[in-house]
Amino acid sequence: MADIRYDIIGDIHGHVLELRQLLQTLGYREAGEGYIHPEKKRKPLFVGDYIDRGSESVEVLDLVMGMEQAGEAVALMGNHEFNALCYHTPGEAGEPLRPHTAKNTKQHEATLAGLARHNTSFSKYRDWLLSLPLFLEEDGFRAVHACWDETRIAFLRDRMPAARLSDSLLTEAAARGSELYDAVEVVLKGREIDLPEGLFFYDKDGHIRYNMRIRWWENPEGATYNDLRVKPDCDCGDAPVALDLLPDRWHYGSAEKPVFFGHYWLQGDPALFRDNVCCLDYSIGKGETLAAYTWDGKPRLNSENFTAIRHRMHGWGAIRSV
Ligand SMILES: [Mn+2]
Repeated sequence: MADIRYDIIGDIHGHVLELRQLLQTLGYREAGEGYIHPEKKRKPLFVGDYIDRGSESVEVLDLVMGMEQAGEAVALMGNHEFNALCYHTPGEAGEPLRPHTAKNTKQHEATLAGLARHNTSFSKYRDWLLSLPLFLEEDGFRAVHACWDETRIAFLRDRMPAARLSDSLLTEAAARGSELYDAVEVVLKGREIDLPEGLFFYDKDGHIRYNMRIRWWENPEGATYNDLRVKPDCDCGDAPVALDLLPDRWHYGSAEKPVFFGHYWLQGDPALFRDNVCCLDYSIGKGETLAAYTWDGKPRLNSENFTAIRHRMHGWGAIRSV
C-alpha cells in the first residue's frame, strides 16, 4: 500500500451526516454507495468506533463497510465493534461472550435501535466486523484504535494472521485473564493505572472509576498522576506515579514513526499531542467534532493537516481544511 495518501478519520459513533460532510470537505465525491477521491491513491483510513451513541450506526456501517469492501477505504476495529461482536456471539455455555447487563446493553442501545428500525440484524455486519484488523503498520506510520503498545502488538502479530481475529480468537479474547484478553484490552481501550488509595472520579457516563487512562506516549518516570492523565477532566493528584504499577516502564518514544488513534473523547479543536502522536477522537459521539488528519508521507506531523466537522447541532462548517 505504498504511495497511498490516507485521510485518517477518528471515531464516528453513528454520525453519518458528519461523516459525509467530512469526506466531501476532504474532496471526496459520491460514487455509487460510497465516495472516491479525484486524486488517485487517496483513501480514508478509519480507526474504529463506527457504532453506538449516534442514531445512524447502521448507516455508518453500510457506508464504511461498502467502501472497505470495494477497496476504497481501510477500516480498523474499535472497542465498540469488539464489544458488539462479543455481545452478539454466544460462548461455549450458550451465554453471550459479553453479558447483556443493563450497562452493556445501554452502551449498545443506539445500534440495537438502529438495527430494529432498519428491520435488519447484526448478522448482516458480523463477518465484516470480525474481519477488521486491530492495527495497521505502514512504512511511514502506524494506526490503532487506542494504544500502540509494542509488547501487546508483538504478541498480537504472533497470534493473529493479518492482525485479524477469528471466531475462536474472539472467544479467547473475551475471556478475562487470558493473555489475548489483556492484549486486545490494551490495544482497543488503552493503558490504565490504578489511582492512589482513596482517589476516584466519575467518567463521562457517570460511572465511578478507580483507575485512569494514561498518556502511553509520555515517560512515566518522574511523572505525577495528573501529568499522565489524557484529559484534564479529573483531578488524579500530584503524587508521583507508582512505577511498580507499570512494570515495563514503556512509553511510545518521540523518535518512533507517527502513530494515529482515536478513542479518547478529546474536546476542542484538533491538536497534536506530539509531532509523532495524533489522536483523532474529538467526541462527535457527544455532539462535538469529527476529525481527520491527511497523512502526506512526511515523517513528522503538522497540525495544518487536520480537517474537522462540527456536530450538526452547531450548524455545518469545517474548522480547518487542507
Ligand atoms: Mn473507543
